[in-house]
Amino acid sequence: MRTYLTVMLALSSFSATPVVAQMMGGDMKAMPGMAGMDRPAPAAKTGQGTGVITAIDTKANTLTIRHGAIPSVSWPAMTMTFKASPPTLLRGLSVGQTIGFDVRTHGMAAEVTAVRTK
Ligand SMILES: [Cu+2]
Repeated sequence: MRTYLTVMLALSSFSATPVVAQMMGGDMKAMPGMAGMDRPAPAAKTGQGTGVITAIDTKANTLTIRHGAIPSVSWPAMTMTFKASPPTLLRGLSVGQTIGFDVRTHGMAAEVTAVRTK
């Protein structure tokens, strides 16, 4: 893998630097199956949850939610940190607030894709 990346970087440094930057910052696990690159990973699941915001990190673009069970993604109630996608979802939210939210999971990663305030 290291050799492959090195060769790729060498070949790309002349004309395709933005592409390399995008790939290096992206999800490497998505590389083996390049089909459907504009879609979430094939194993992605979505669900809706309700919870209380316990932390917000506007630099990391994450929020932590103490949420109830979300059966559609097989989650029990727990407190966990999500990536906000897009980061603008964090605008106007505050710790202690009760929210409804949409979640998308792929593998171990999970992101909140919509927030509804109450
Ligand atoms: Cu959770």
